[in-house]
Amino acid sequence: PTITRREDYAPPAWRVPDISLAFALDEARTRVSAVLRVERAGSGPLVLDGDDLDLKSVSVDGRVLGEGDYTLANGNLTIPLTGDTATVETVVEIAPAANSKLMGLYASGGNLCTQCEAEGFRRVTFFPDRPDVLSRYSVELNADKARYPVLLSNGNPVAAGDLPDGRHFARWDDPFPKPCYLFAVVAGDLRALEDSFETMSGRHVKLAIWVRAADVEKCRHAMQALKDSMRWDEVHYGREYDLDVFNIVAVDDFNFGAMENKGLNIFNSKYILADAETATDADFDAVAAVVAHEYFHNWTGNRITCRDWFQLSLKEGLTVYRDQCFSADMGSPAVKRIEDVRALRAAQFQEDAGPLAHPVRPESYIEISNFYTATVYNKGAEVIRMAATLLGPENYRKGTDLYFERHDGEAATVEDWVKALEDGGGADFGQFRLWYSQAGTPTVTADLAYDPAAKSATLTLAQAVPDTPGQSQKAPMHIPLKIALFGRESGSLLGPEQLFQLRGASATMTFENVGEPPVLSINRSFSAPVNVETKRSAADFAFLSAHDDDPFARYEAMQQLMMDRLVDAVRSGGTDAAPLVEAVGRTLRNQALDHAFIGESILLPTETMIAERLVANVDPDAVHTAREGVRRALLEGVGRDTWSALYTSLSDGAYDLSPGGKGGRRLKNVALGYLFSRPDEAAVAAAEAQYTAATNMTDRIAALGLLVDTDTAARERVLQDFYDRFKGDALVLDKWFTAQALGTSEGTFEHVVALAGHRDFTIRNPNRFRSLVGALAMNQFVFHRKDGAGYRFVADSLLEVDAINPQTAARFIAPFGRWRRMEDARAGMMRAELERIVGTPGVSRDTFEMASKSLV
Ligand code: HT7
Ligand code: ZN
Repeated sequence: PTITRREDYAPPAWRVPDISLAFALDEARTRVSAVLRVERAGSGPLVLDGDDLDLKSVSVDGRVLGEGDYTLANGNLTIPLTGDTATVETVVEIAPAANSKLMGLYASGGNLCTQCEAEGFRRVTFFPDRPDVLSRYSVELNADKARYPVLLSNGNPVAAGDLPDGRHFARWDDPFPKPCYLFAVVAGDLRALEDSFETMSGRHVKLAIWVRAADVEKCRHAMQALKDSMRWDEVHYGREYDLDVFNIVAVDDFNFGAMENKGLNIFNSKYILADAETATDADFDAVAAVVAHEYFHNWTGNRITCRDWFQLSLKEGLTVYRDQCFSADMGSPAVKRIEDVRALRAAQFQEDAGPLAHPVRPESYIEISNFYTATVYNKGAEVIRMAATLLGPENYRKGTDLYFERHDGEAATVEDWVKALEDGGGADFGQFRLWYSQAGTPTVTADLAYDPAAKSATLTLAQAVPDTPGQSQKAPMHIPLKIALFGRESGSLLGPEQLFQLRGASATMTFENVGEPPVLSINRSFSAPVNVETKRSAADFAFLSAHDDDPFARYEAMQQLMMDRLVDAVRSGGTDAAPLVEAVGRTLRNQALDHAFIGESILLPTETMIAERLVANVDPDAVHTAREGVRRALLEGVGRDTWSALYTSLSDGAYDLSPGGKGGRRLKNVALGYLFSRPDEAAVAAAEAQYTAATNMTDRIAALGLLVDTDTAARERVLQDFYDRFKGDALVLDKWFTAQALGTSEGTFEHVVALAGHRDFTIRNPNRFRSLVGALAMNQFVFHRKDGAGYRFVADSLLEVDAINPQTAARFIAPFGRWRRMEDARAGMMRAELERIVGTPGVSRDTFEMASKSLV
């Protein structure tokens, strides 16, 4: 397969300032006429990308071309134009109903919609499908009026009306030049939840979220999030919305979360629909975060787009950072930071430590869809967070203002962004740029020495950036570390927090007037995406978990305490959990902490995180046994009565979505989880009662998830009840499949295999496929069954999907990429599955790239 390299970037030879598109929409066969006004910008013929297009005609300046006047090769259309400008018209036919890749124009739930990022527009019409070709779009849609009463595209609506034969039309003009990946069309039988927004300059924008008629009421949370994000972007970045309308459409079949098409966002319905009965607190938060994310792209991605796909983090890292800050402002900043770091460690740190590691700005790819990764998104966001920390809020804002001023209407690069931050914010980011080019999670070692006679403490810091595929011998990074010392005796801060900029391979930092033995608090608020190694003892972590005033650092101390205990338990089988029990008990008793924070900090690291920490020769059975042992030690050490009392005390809170309401449910369900580490009859009865009486999905699914892993009659009752209640709601049924695939009890695997034959299971819907097979692949204990059946099942399933939807299939390779960390027998079986996948005739480029890289 062809490799695309960053260093080979060349500007386009032809620009396309304007394009008019006419769609005669039909599920089986849609006719697309495109008129492109092209202008020469370099040398060579006009090359238009195409994929799976049935070409009907081509003309240039009104003259119809014969077959000898152009070439069609590998799907692309090449026209040898001699002048500097031309009007090129193509007519093609495409088949939306047969489009199972969900890229280009496809059918979902009887409606038609598009997905063009990254390279799907070439499946709609012939065009230079690259993000640095910006065009003004004018679009005419016509379709059967009864079947597709709603016709939407980007920009503002300019005309609509009836046509003969029961058809109708709508015309849309988008005044803002955009790359073709932001193009969108929707045709369907949809209803809208409507609202409006007055922008900071007093313009009125019509807002609409389009869904099935029955789902309109489930859009209220998304609508509120949209209005909140519009205001937030005005206040925090000075960015105002720019069209007369903002439309969102929710569809059931979607490869990703959502898409920021200009003025017409298209969403996976999972990130729009929410009400108490069907969505958990986490779902509500995800809806708001994704709505905000897509809205924020209007400036970071759409008004300023990417020059090429290597610059993807320019829009994605920045937009994730913006949505993280938005969610923090709308809820609990401390809990949000903990959640974001947990997600970063679970996905990105693993990626950075494995065969698929790549820089935030990658150097090459086979299939760009494989680079919508945790590194580009989440590490990219951390890099911007570090830049903001180094600049401070005022200078960061000056930097972003300058970025918008300089590059509005352009296709920009990561370098443009960093330069604007430097010039606007007044900083030198020379070394900082390495965060974009060097892959791998740096390790920072920190050693604190105390001299009681001199009343001084010396902190010795060192950094190392690990080798990653294609990169070794890396230069030291510019790492902002927030640091504070606490007095071991007084329990208080010894001086204010400091921001230390570690730039060299090593450095020392001296603290004066340290009148008592200090305890080190480092990387507070997770100021840098690094692994920190210190010689701090269990007593130090227990101390910080009780005294640190930085919520993240406090959480982190408890997690370290837990992780050290868990690693010991795996290695030596010991379960002396006394310091941990003491720390958890103290945290539970601390009235000053909010429930959500307590719930987060007393959760044990997952089995996958423990395996990651073990680095090599991992035996997932031993990890599972060790974690279960520590869970039970916490149940018994803290006391079943204490957990029960906590559970009961939180059980009659009224349902609301306030941070307090969500926190109460979180802690209550964590407490129930501990009771289920050795479920007695009372715990099972409490969970069934909670399931039955639940007024909301958070409580219902939490109880179901625990009961699923028991061998009780209650298990069968709640599973059946859940199915009967929600079988008509696809998103909720996904939860039913997932809950069963996440079990660890005997028979879970066989049960999942049986569910793959359930009448409601289908590999054609990405959400449903992920809900069962994705959940199993995330279930470390079952995926890594000793006999290799978990590997075989996931590999077989992904190959089946690969034949119809390569993008969705390729995302299932990553769990196999951890083979080098596993004990020999499992490593061999995982490797063998990867080899089988790579050797499968007709395997997609997407899956081939991921699997072949995972073998290295
Ligand atoms: N920018 C969007 C990316 C996206 C995508 C990428 C590949 C294949 C399908 C896709 N659907 C959406 C999502 C976002 O980051 O906002
Ligand atoms: Zn995005």
